[in-house]
Amino acid sequence: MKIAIVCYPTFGGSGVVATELGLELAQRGHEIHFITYKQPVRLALLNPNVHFHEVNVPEYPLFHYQPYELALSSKLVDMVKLHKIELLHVHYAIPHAYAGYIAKQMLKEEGINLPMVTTLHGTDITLVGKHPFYKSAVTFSINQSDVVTSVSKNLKEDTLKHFAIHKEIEVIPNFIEINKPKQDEGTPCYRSLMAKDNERIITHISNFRRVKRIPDIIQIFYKIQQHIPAKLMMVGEGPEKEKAELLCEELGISNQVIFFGNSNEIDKILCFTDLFLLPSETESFGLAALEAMACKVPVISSNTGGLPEVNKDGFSGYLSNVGDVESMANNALHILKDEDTLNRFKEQAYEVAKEFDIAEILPMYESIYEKAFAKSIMEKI
Ligand code: GMT
Repeated sequence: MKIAIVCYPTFGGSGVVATELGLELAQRGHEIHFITYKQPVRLALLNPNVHFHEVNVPEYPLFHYQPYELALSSKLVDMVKLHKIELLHVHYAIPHAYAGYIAKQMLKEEGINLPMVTTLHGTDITLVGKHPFYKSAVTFSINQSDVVTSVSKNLKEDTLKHFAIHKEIEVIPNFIEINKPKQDEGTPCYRSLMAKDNERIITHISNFRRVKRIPDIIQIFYKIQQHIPAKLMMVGEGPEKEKAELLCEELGISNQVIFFGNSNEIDKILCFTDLFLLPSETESFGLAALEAMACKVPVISSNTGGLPEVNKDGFSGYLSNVGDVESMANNALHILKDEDTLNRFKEQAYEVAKEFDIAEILPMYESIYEKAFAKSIMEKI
């Protein structure tokens, strides 16, 4: 099938999911067209089935806000006609489902029926989407999608609770490629560059927004390092980063914390990590936690949103109430205290991650594409 994928190309789970999905679909013979304002960060174009079309929004003095949705919907129409695209899959409702709907309407005028699948990722519903400024347009564009999916059961419940949705929402969890060659197979793992042999390595990866509760991470680590030698790897960029650096200084732990900035080499960092921290305020799924588990890294997280669907309490790691840094630090110390316990949790985290292997999840997307496509043919008849 010829499929257009619209997503955010920057660092962030929804763009990663969209990119990895597109690449895997291309491997399976589908023709994939990524349509967005920048080449997605994890997109490798060396596949004849993968194409990237950039959406340009020229600056114009009259525009206070650049009309991205307009440019995106125009580009979608042009690319659908040029490449005979058969289906549109938009990731993150705002503004992609809205732009997709407009493109669909324009194409309808020309006798082209383009089925649209919308995947809800989290903050498009839980934070931004339900804001009164956006809510009507978000509700409308979700209802106008041919198929709607959400990345967790919890996100589906949240969507139905906050929006008047009359469409069925199918839950398709996020995924990882479990058989992806790991950094420790063949390539060296740079543990010794980061920490001494007796130090435990703890990692956090995110876009450093408030929702990630970055100060909690620093406080949890502060408590851990009072009991065992440890280092903290902070990977990512965002508005809370500077505050976090200042807090480390205040607590006198700056020399034990490394701030990496954004990295495309997550696997290289996870390969020497002993424990992953994700104490978020809300998290529809927590792809970063799943990526860690796939690298045999147990997870200490909050018990919010879709996290309990990914991180199994007492097995792949532990869950605590949002903000309960005491409990999170104690759980972390329990996992890290001896080699046997740590190794057991590492294996268990990997066991859970296997359930989310792309080989299990991809057929779910293929099946909804077929459903959406069949529906659009029926509508044409
Ligand atoms: O809000 C973010 O952290 C970014 C957002 C995104 O666009 O990538 O993440 C959301 O989607 C991810 C992929 O489905 C989920 O794994 C994250 O849990 C979700 N973030 C939140 O719900 C806060």
